[in-house]
Amino acid sequence: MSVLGRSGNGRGCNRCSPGTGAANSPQANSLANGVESPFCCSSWRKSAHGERPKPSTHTRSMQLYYHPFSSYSQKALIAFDEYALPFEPRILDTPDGPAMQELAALWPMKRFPVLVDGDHVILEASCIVEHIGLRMPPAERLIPPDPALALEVRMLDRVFDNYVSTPQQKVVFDALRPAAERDAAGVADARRMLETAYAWLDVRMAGRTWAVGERFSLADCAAAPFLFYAHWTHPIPQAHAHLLAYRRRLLQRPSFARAVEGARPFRPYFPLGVPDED
Ligand SMILES: N[C@@H](CCC(=O)N[C@@H](CS)C(=O)NCC(=O)O)C(=O)O
Repeated sequence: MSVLGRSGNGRGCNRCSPGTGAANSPQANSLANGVESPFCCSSWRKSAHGERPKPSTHTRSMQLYYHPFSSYSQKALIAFDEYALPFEPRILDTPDGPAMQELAALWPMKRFPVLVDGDHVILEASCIVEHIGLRMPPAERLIPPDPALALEVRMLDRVFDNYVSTPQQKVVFDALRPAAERDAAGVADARRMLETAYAWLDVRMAGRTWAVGERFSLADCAAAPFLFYAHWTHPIPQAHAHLLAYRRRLLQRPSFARAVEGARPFRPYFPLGVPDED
């Protein structure tokens, strides 16, 4: 869920565009060097002299660039809350404010959340969840130690990102555009994708408490905000009782309940209206 709106210059595609802003930023090399990172999707920041980054001490403070009303930010916030890990908030409260300028220097896509952990800049909410989990004992992580279960968690995380959040954002971004620039066919496709995802997830959630296995995981961190806003965007049919019950369970999870409360003041930004039930 975008809360700052779009620039109206056509930006907003999820595809990376190397050679634009990234090439001029001090982080350009770090993005190129990300392949050396032991962390999924993380990008290292090398010093001007090119030294290797120091190993994580697991005690230094982390800065999180986010907005409380943003669904991808909430995905990361849930994980911080589940782990009871502190961070310094860098709230992206205005489109041109200092936090947004720092974000643009860190990540020219200006998508959030972004985490700074010492020498590491971690992009992508899923990778932030995975990165901060490294501070926790393996058995307590939101990605389980069992490799097969871990793969299933990552798979469901992708399902929620690609087939719930992506079409949900398409509908919302379209509603934020001037009427003459709207994409009716694209929105109809997005709504159909949400319906297909709802039907699949309803079958998936029959007899389950959480998305994968017996424990709350990264997949549930994704499901919580995405199903929350998806239901506001394109209501989940009452016939999908398992999915609706899962969404209610997610809302009762204290980590997500706190994220929802923190975002409540921003509800007037939601362009499609907010149902009374939440
Ligand atoms: N793939 C990114 C997506 C992040 C994303 O789309 N965040 C939204 C906020 S929920 C955003 O940055 N919107 C600003 C924009 O589109 O300009 C992730 O997983 O973190």
